[in-house]
Amino acid sequence: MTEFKSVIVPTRPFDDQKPGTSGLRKRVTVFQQQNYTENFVQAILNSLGDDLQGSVLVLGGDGRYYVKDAAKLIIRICAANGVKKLIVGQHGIFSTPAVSNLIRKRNTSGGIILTASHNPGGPDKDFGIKFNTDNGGPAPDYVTAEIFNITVGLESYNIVPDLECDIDTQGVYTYIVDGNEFNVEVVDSVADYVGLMKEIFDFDSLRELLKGSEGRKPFKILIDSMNGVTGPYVRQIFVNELGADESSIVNTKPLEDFGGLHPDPNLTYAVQLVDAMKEGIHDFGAAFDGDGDRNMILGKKAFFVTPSDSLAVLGAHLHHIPYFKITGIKGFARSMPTAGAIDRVASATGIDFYEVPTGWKFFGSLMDADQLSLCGEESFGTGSDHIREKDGIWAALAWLQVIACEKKGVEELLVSHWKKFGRNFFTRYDYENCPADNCAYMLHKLEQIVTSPVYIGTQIIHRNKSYVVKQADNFCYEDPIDGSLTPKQGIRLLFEDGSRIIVRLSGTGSSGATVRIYVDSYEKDERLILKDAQVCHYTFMWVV
Ligand code: G16
Repeated sequence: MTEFKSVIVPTRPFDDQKPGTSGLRKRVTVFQQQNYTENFVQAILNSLGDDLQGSVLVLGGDGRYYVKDAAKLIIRICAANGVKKLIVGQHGIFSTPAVSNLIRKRNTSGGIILTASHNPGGPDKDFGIKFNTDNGGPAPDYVTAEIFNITVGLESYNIVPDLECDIDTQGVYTYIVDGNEFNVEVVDSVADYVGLMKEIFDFDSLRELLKGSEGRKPFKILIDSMNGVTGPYVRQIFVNELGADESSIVNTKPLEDFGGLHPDPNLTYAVQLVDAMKEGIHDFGAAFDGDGDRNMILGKKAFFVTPSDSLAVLGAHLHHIPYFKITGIKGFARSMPTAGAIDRVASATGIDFYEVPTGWKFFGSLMDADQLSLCGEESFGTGSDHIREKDGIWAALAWLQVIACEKKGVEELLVSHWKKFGRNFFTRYDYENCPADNCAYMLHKLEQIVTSPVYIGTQIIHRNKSYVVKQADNFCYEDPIDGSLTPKQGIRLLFEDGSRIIVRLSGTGSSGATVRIYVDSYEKDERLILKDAQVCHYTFMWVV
């Protein structure tokens, strides 16, 4: 066996390696600067402290441009830092939910995910590196703060420059580095995740739904992977396991530039799916983002399910999913800007409810404490405590399971839900690439205005409806498990009828600042709940 020696390479710190909502995201060209990727990876490893020596980590990414180069580099850096074993997805590929699953299944110290999620890919587009901890979830704030602190003082990194690993071929590769054994296990990226889905859902009933049975037509689905990482997972689950025909899945080859698509599953970017669904041939459509954690659900004729409604409908029918028959339903949660539809399901069912800041990492501690089963975000994220990431394919299967049990289509499920609980009309406005300093100042001024005591009780009349400001603040989250405080998570205007306006800065952009304004107007009048969202939605941003 060839023996390798690690070397210490002097470097200079970079001052812009502060992880955002979910990891460090920058242009590929930024990561390609000399020592930039190396520094950040060394900082992640250093943050593990005493746990680093002899550790096992998972490594993989969404297949975008630079994933393979970065994966090979990270293998060399891990080899030089005392990591005992890396579990790597074949071709460097893993969906984000699959990494979360493997970290938990193999009890590893964590994992490194190479993704910029739904941001476009290619040589002049985005790349990202994210660290997930041993619970399988994105590193919490105190860990990312520690990583950032290390980056600003980093003077060297360790590497085994000539270590080569064939990550295209499955197998276990063993090396001797500085006299110690170092292993790389290249695994099938899909198998473990598919196994998990088969444990959670009743695949027989899903198969029957898709195939049709006596007196029941086949239920036609259309699944769009947007040339992101989910393609191989989707083929295995929907075609090979559930018997859907090949035409039911599209854009399933993971491409380095996502074939020029912007792999963000929403009405704007998943337009190919929307147009195909409009033809009315398919009963159900779903799209997933680059790394497979986001989802969009559509019904027949492209009937759009908002992520907030998706969460609420799944919450109301969660008992149909075999997994929850075993675990019970421990609690519901949503991120703060997400519309309040799930809140009403929680209060009607008496199930505990939590509101957390934007970022999946905030759900993790509740799940680890066995207090949370289902959660979601307006940014097209839905998931459960089966892993510690949101999970696009899980969400699509959950919908199909509910449909199979309720024997109702997507639109029918939504309409009966709104009739029972009322409807949250929700819209998000994004203002991208704004100057960061001006945005920070704008939010500061806004906070001053809305938190002035005279603001409470302000009444706004719009289209014969009155909105009275009940509360206004800059959201501060107190984690119910560890008591930690996360302040300044967005300006909230809460109205007496449950409607809300939220303003916050995005934490996932790769340059400049993005301002997000969320409007959530609640309607319980049965005559209005079926109106077109665009007609009925009251844009009352002039309030501030
Ligand atoms: C990431 C986080 C999500 C969060 C989203 C918000 O999503 O994982 O939990 O909701 O960012 O982004 P922003 O801060 O831009 O509003 P992803 O899919 O990009 O990893």
